[in-house]
Amino acid sequence: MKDTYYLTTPIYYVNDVPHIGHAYTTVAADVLARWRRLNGDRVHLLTGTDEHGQKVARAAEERGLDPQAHCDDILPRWKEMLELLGISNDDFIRTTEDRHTARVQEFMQRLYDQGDLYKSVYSGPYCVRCEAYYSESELVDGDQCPIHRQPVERLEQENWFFRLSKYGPALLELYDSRPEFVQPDVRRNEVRAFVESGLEDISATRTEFSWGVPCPWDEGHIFYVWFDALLNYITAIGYGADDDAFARRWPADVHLIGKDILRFHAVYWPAMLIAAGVEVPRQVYAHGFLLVGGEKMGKSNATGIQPSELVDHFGRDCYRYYFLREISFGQDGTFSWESMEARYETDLANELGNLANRVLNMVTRYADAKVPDPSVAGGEPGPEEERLAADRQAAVEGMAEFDQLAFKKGLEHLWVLVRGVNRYVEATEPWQLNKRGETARLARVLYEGVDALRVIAVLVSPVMPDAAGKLWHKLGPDEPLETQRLPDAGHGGRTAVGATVERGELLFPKLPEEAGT
Ligand code: ME8
Repeated sequence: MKDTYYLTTPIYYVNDVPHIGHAYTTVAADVLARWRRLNGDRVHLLTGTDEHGQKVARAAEERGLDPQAHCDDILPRWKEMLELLGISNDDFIRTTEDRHTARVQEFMQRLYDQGDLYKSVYSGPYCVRCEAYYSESELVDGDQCPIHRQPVERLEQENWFFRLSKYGPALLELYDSRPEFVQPDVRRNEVRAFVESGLEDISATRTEFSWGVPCPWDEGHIFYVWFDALLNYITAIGYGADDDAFARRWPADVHLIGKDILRFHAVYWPAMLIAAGVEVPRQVYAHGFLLVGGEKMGKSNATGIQPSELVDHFGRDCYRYYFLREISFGQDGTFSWESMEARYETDLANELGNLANRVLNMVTRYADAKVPDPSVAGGEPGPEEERLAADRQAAVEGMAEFDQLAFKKGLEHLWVLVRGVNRYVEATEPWQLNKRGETARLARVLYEGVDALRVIAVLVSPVMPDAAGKLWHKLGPDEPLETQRLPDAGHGGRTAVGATVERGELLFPKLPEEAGT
């Protein structure tokens, strides 16, 4: 039975290399996966590549390559992105793998056998960039795709239709009985209104090109790329191949997606699953767009920034932190070099990095780099310590906003603690205690400082695993950071007396001088 928190990113089209929009979803999914692990869950994080369809076929053609050769050639660029950003995915699926294509054929055959597919003629608009059919009324200015504002193509083809309309009532029942199924609420309302306005059946196969999974009962047809792609979420975890592995993970706890692909995930996907008698996922969460200069950043409008351009300058931790701290997940947000620089300098270098440096410096100088014993007479906690404990408690509780994917809010709570520890150091003035020889009180203050840094390292680890690991190491605990679990690791007083700390290098050194891109 299900014993695993299963979450997914979209599988990305390999028509081009990744940009920071793709990395945004991927990082959020990784942070959530690490957060769940920190809370003791067994986790399975899936990502991968969507390799079939007309968009990829055309990209290959432009390069004069066979589609498979094109995909194989570009794949390393996507895997490098995962490496670059420290993504802890448990699997990576390519839709050209046999484990996927064979199951897609079986799934679709089942829909066919039970009468959910019928042959008819599709005549209407299609956007190759979205790989989506649109109705005339959805077009902008008569012939433009509402997402890309580029002219659509007109298709006239006989193909196999999926009886989507039949599942309208079941979908409405799903949205109403399980409001958490589509999140945020604004997206659920949008999807509900779309379904309520009446669903039309959709084409499930295509015929005018051959780069796709072949339809087993009708030669010359390949499956429409979205039917193929969506199924990755179940084929990758053993649907139809390993019942035990499948049962331990499905239903997915959350599919993380951008709002551009909401309809596929919140309408087509549950309808396909309901038709096949498979449970629907627990949640589809659609985040907003990253904008650059006010426009949706994309591969095709020359605003695409590659993650490495930012990671090279700011480092991986800042990259991961910045996007989640700066933008409310679920809403659109603007990337700018200047705001990223400001986050690095203020939140990371000044508030967190300097704090760690300062506390560890004092332990090194005043206590011979050993965590002092606070339990001696005269070292009893007072009002300053109570306040610090309250900040710590609030941070641990506030980070639970991550459960709702409210990463920005969670990080704001955590930074109240970071600032709280800074304030604690200012208020208790350990340098004066040292000067006055108040050793018992000094021991208490230094202990509390180190202990608070320990909690910060734990809490920040899903977002900035490298910096958290370095900070943890500096604090000298015996146990590895990876074994820490909430809520226990968030409690105060768990730092071992006598541990050797190490000041070492700054967690967030001064940024290199060169100007941005
Ligand atoms: O749609 N801001 O793949 P895709 C935020 N293969 N996120 C963005 C973004 C931006 N400017 N641009 C892209 C596909 N994304 C399909 C998915 S899933 C079964 C198949 C992110 O390569 C966002 O998550 O076009 C969006 O949904 C995804 O990249 C689209 O990636």
